[in-house]
Amino acid sequence: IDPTRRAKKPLSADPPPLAPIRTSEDWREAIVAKLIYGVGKNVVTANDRDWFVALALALRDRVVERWIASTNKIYDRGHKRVYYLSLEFLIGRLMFDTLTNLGMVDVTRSALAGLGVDLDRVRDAEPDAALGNGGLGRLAACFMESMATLAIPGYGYGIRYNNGLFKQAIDDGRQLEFPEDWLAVGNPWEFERPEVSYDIGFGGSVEAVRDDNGDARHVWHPGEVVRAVAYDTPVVGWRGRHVNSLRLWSARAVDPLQLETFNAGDYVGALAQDVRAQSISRVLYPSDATPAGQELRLRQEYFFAAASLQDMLRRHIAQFKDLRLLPQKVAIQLNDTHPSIAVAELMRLLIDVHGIPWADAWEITKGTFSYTNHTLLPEALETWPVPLMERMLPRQMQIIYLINAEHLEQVRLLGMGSNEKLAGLSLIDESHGRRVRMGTLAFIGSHRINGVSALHTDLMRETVFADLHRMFPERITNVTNGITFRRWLYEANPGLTRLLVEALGEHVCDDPAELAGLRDLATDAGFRNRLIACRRNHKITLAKWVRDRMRIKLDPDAMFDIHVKRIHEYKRQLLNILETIALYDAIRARPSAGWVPRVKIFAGKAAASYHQAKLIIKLINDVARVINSDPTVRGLLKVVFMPNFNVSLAEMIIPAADLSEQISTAGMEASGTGNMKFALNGALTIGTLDGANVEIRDHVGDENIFIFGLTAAEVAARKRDGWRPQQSISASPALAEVIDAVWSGVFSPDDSARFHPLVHELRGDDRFLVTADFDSYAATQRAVDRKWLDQEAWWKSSILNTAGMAYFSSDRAIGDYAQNIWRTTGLETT
Ligand code: GPQ
Repeated sequence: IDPTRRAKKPLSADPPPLAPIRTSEDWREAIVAKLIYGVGKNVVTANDRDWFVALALALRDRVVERWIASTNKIYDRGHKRVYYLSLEFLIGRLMFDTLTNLGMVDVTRSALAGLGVDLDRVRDAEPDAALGNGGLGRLAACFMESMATLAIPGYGYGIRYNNGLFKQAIDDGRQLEFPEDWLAVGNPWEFERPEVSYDIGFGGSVEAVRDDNGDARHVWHPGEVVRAVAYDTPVVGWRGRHVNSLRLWSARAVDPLQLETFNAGDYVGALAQDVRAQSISRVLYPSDATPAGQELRLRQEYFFAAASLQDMLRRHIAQFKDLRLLPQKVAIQLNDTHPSIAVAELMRLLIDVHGIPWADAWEITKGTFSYTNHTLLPEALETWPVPLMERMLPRQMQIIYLINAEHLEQVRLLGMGSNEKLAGLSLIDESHGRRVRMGTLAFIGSHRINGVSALHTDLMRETVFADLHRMFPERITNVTNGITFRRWLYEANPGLTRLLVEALGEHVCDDPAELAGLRDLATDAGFRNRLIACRRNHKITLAKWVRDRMRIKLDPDAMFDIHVKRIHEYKRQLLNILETIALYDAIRARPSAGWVPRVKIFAGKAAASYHQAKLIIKLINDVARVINSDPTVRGLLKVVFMPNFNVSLAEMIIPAADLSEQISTAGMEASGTGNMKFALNGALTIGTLDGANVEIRDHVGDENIFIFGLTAAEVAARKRDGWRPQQSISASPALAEVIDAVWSGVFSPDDSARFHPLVHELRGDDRFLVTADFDSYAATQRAVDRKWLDQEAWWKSSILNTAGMAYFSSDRAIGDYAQNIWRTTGLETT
């Protein structure tokens, strides 16, 4: 035995433990080490962005340990995995999510302060990951965080767009769009996985062959192949107990450089394939609730669905060997119809690649998938032209025909086979050219279909999915949306969080049910005064932002009345600005009638091709210019349109709100989630009985919310009985006057016809019943004023709003999905 030879220690699969962080000095050293060795700068030359990258890298180290542990645990326990397929993840910044969930905000603040670096400036140096348009994408991001918090093995799958949602600038009151470039400074949170890549086919032909047993098999020979490469971002749950993965796919050519072409001197042609391939993950479609209707969009949908399925089947087979166990070990949630081609693709993989018989494959597919519907707007339910599908996805289209044949056979067996019903239930819509109905595909390929609020789910059963619901009465279920309190309360409003912890104990951060304890403090003067001070601080911060960027001065003691969300006719920013004009007229008529000073704040993006929405933005800005420069209303009314609304801006705006505008036409907003964020932060809501507003009212109490307008049933009845906006207009002198003013160019003296398209709509169809709800809305705004004048009553309602919001935590929503749809639980954590 050679005594000089040391015994070899077996290498552990676990990462070596990092130096423990006991003090802010330890942490400062770790950050500085990253600055030097990860960023290549020193403390003298580093700018805020360098510090952001250094801090993110240091934090990522702390996350990776837990990430690997979580991943191993999922594997060791043989636990069911949940895959959330979404074309959008509207993440925003990750720095404070990570710091908050690891409990490292304070230690980081002091570590950086010791270096003369301000954590809040470092926070602002992080670009928003804006890989989504609005509520649907933000919901996906909240759900990722809640799955990690509940230790549910959840994997988000989507696309790593190089350019996220466009940047909005306002020039002369009009929206301009500029490309967004969140990766320009690098993304320190993600890990590129070049070894995790899959080939994705498009086009080509299908060959029917006989296998060794003489059975027919289909082989797809794609005409084009694109490579999907994975990028992983760890998602840390509350208190860092569990870490999940968000896997985003990036597209590239299989052979990025055609060397022969290059050598022949055609340098552009040599790269053409790569450019075409990369275009798939180039940009997020800026459509919100309207179909993009582009070939590229369908390529995006198939690309990420196919890559994700290959990835999850590989993982499943490696661990469990048997694809028949799929429904037991895998749940796939389709976030809207965007990934629903996955239903046909999974069938293809099971049958053509893995040789599973059709009937079994169909049971496996239905047992694995479920689908969330986010809108009833008919124009937003995706359909794809049959010729496009046949060309781009020939085998998948054959499978869709086969699914349809079986489905229609079942329709007949159920005695629902009238010709009209058959046409409506078919996967192929024959009425506008032949198109594949992706909502129907998602529905029949899933074991559960959910709406996102109680009202929305009821309306799904009664309207768009009425016939499918009759066929499958157990399938539709409700999961009311939720929001993560970590981001929307603890991170956005640390002052309020501190007050809640002082009043209710630290445990309130772990169990939002404890918020109900606030009810005992609803009339406590001391608590109220501290809340008022906290709100005022946020209003001052917001006012500074507006002063610095827009040169408009806001009075933090005025009521901040806030309407922020995508600009859409059904969300009725137009109703708000028309009422603002009426208020302006009324103040001018009687300037000293004791008006409540108000600041009307709007923000939101319009889809680039949505002209009517863009005109609404222009109207708001034109009205703002007139009102803000009129000395008679000075100190009483201001109107602001804040440009480039995004997640980070929302985090600043929402805690500064006194009044939250949730005024969509009843029956049209599937849920809304902004409504929940405002109410959680103590804003009172003025809203219609639409989406989750209905449930918010139930939880906060009738006296603590301002409800107005037609109900969904009344809206439907009006439309049925022949809706005449002219009657509403003539019945309301105030409305008639406002509409005349807009028509005649009072707010657009340089172009008096500018807003005629808006007025035409109001006087013509008024599809969103703006005129029907105007008087009710205006009267309710005056009720809001009266309540504001009784500050004790106002703040009592505010406290009761926060107190009643536990239900709207995305932890509750994810718990509902886990129990009723995915049939799984979280892992135990210690
Ligand atoms: N939603 Cl279909 C979107 O943000 N984008 C879309 O394309 C569709 C729906 C929203 C919906 O309008 C809101 O009412 C919901 O709260 C949100 O999805 C999440 O469910």
